[in-house]
Amino acid sequence: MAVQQHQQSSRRRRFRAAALGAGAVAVAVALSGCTVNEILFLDLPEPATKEAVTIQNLWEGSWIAAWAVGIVTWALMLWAAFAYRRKHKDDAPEQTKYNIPIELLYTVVPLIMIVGLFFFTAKDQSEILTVDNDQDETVQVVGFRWNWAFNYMDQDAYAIGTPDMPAELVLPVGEKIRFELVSPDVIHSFWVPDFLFKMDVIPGKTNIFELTPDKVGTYAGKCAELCGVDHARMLFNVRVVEPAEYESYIAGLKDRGQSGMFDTGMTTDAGQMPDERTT
Ligand SMILES: [Cu+2]
Repeated sequence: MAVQQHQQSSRRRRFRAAALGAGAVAVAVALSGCTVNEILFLDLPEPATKEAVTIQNLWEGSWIAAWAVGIVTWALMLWAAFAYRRKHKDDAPEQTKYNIPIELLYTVVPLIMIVGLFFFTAKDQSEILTVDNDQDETVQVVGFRWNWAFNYMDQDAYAIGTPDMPAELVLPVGEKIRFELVSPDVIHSFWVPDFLFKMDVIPGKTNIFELTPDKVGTYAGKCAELCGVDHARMLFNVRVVEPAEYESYIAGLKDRGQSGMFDTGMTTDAGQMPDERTT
């Protein structure tokens, strides 16, 4: 009778501890103000290019696989901890030795998972980074301390940001854009979160990729490489517009005298604060 009561009360205690733990997790999640997708890391921005969907699928697929593995692993850990716990005060818990089939299993299964992740990553990466040379427009992106300039190579016009006015890249919707990234000074990184894409801008090297923005809208861009003291100022906007609006934007640049190309051959201080200018 006494033993039975003891068992019941310890079971009740364990149940209470588990309920408290689950409650604490639920409260922490609710207080964080996160959505379910944020908690599960499935909260990428809505893809704004044709190619970004591939990246979104790879990201979400990888996380779904990771969560599945995590749930199975956590469940097995908890099960082992409870099933093989010490049952009586004076006994050691059951001692087990190696188990060849299980050890083979947990060597082979992770290997299969790693090969799978590698396969899908390499496949999507080569698909996205393949340059087909069938672009509609070419934009040379110049990342420099501490701003951005955009040379519209097929339009003979350029735009450049200033300390007061972030640089703006205007692109026609639905047209394939070839981006050529160059830097006259240090390594920067061209990142538009809504394109789900980022690439380093390296001095002495031209990095190229092609994307097709397929949603009209304004998207924030930034330098994703800590490039120096005013790295945080390297913000820009990407405005994806209808082709007619793009044409009139280019005409506007030319009207303001921004014909030709922004010179990339040397370091420029056009994007710096007046007191930092050397010329
Ligand atoms: Cu930078």
